[in-house]
Amino acid sequence: GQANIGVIGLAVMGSNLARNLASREGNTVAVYNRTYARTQELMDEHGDMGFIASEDIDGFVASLSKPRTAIIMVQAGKGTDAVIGQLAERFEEGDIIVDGGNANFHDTIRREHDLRDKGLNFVGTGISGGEEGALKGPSIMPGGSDEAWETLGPILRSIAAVAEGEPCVTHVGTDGAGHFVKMVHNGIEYADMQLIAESYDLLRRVGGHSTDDLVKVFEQWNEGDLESYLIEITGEVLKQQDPESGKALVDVIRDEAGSKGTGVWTVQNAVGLGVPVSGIGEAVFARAVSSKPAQRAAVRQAFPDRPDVVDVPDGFEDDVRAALYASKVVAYAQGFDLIIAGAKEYDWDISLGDMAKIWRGGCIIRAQFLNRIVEAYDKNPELESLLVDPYFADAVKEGEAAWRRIVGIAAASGVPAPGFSSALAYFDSLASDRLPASLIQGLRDFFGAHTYQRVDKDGTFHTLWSEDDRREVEQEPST
Ligand code: NBP
Repeated sequence: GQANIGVIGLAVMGSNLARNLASREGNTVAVYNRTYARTQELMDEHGDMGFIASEDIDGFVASLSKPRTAIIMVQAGKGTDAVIGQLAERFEEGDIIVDGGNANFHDTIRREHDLRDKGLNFVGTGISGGEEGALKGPSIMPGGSDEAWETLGPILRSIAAVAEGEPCVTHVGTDGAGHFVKMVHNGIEYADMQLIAESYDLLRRVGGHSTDDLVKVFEQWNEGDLESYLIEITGEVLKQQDPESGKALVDVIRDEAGSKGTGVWTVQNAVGLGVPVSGIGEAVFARAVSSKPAQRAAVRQAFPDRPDVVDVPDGFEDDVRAALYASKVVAYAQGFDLIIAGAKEYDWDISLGDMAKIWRGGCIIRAQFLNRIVEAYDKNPELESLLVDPYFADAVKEGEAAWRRIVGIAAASGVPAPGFSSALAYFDSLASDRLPASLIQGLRDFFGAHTYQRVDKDGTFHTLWSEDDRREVEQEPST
């Protein structure tokens, strides 16, 4: 074989990744797709890139030099399992199977384990950046063994996005670590988008801004500490006119948000690990609420009298920006907490600073902000929370009053801001001296004898709450 790398699955992601690989010095790329027409299409359009195309899987495997290294870019789930099976039958000890699709990390752990038993390397790899990223340079989050990383590292470094002079790829950790981190990335992406959407809604419905005004506001924000891909494309989306209706396109798009489910995975796993990712959770729930038109119509009908929008104070746009920034710090703090908990549960050695580094380019959440996170973990890898890093703590303190004003204005005006308000509640929970969890413990002890601990001495305590309780206990010795 002569190809140092192969790509299986030549739909949009796979063919773009194959082109990216082939454009880099030193790579010869083997390509294969179940339906040959797709391979033919790639060869017709880009055959001059030196691809070695095969009509069948045996030809594909034969075209790879050793250790054979193949990246699978097919539909997640059954399609991926089918292709892994075909390769596993033909690959030999030391060969490397990379899954670049959006796999559930639990599947990745299972697959890695099964293939390791056969002496094969399996590398579940998160790839973010969509079609354009795959072609021009994505952010890449590979898991798998150190041995596989030795071969794969230089190849992935050659195609990754570059940020601040560094390629946006690192060996995240073993087995499913890469897909886990990709999942958290997608969850953060949900939270980021929800906070942007709430900002837009408040500026529009409470601030009274026209869509044209808003384009300018987001363009301005993109020049400050919120500078990011998502803020940038918010301006682009708001700018778009609909030729049919002559209105801004955003005003003719149905307000029902879809999802492909990775946000749900993030929340499910966070709940299991006991990590409060309320920012991501609110974002997932907000999409779910939006997608219930019948329920929305029924409640709208039952409550026709909505509160009047309150008069906004001077500097309202700046207040919204501050609320967005502070809520974003909370969402990222929670996301990084989830990575810490996942690493502990699944025994991965993950560098949080490196995760922020590889998200700075190529991916959907790329942002100036991530440089601050890199610095925070550089200074102190053991941070209890991103919120207590001096830079972020100062930023939150500076925006705190505005954040509270915005949550208050949203509530008084009847404009939902679940992301902003739950982020503030999370912050206030962590920052409070005492929480009403003491009462919860009392209730639990009352009805279920679940016991509690005291502030003034060690030990576990149970109170005999009622006359009946006491009578029961007194009678116990005689029964
Ligand atoms: P799709 O997810 O639409 O999958 C289509 C590809 O899967 C085709 O090549 C198809 O072959 C192949 N395939 C299927 Br379906 N079942 C197969 C089977 N049983 N055996 C062999 N091949 C099979 O492609 P995509 O949109 O390019 O995405 C590829 C992966 O990348 C997915 O896991 C997706 O979740 C992920 N993705 C990531 C991003 C991102 O931003 N990171 C964006 C989009 C997608 P055929 O031509 O013979 O039908």
